[in-house]
Amino acid sequence: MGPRYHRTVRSYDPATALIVVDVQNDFADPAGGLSVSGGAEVIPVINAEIEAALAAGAKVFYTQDWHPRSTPHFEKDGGLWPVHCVAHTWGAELHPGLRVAGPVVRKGVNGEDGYSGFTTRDPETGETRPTELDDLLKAAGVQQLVVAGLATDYCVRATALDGRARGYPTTVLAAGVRAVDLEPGDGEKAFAELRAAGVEVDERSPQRPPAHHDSPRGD
Ligand code: VGL
Ligand code: ZN
Repeated sequence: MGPRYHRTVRSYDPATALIVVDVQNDFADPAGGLSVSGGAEVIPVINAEIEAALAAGAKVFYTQDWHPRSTPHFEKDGGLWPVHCVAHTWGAELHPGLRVAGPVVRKGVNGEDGYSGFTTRDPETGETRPTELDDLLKAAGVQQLVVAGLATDYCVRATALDGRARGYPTTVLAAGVRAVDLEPGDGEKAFAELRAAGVEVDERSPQRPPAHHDSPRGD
């Protein structure tokens, strides 16, 4: 059976921001350093959302995990993760298939755990610091958030929870996210936590891709 698309346009408007989380080679490409199973599948889904968002006057923002070569975020330096998204490497680049149509907010730049697009956290002291994302949203008059990207159980979860905690009505697009699933079921657990925090998890089918689409590859 082919995909089924819902007919109505999602409720984008000029006060809505679509936040595209960490659609980077290391997560989305099967050859990436922290490749997320099915990660590349979110790209056409998210590109169609970007199209729908822009058509309705909504704004699109991107986050980008951006680590130094050595950081307590990495397993080799005492942390949890294989090396990924090292600044200025192929793995840290946004996936070439992703349409980029808005500002990119980098996180983790100084060696912090940058799970949330809104805040970074020093893995040693626990100290948190805001990124520029909330200021950008406020300056753009954003009042509600739609979140998609990688990965469900880390950066999508943290970004959506943080957005909700800052008072934005927030929706996560289930078709536009994939989980790392360090433990099987982590992605589902994240959906449950998001719902419990008042985030809507939208499980509708993806947007119909635009008839004449203009992907960066020109296909
Ligand atoms: C992420 C693990 C480590 C993410 C980032 O983007 O979800 N996950 N760094
Ligand atoms: Zn990371």
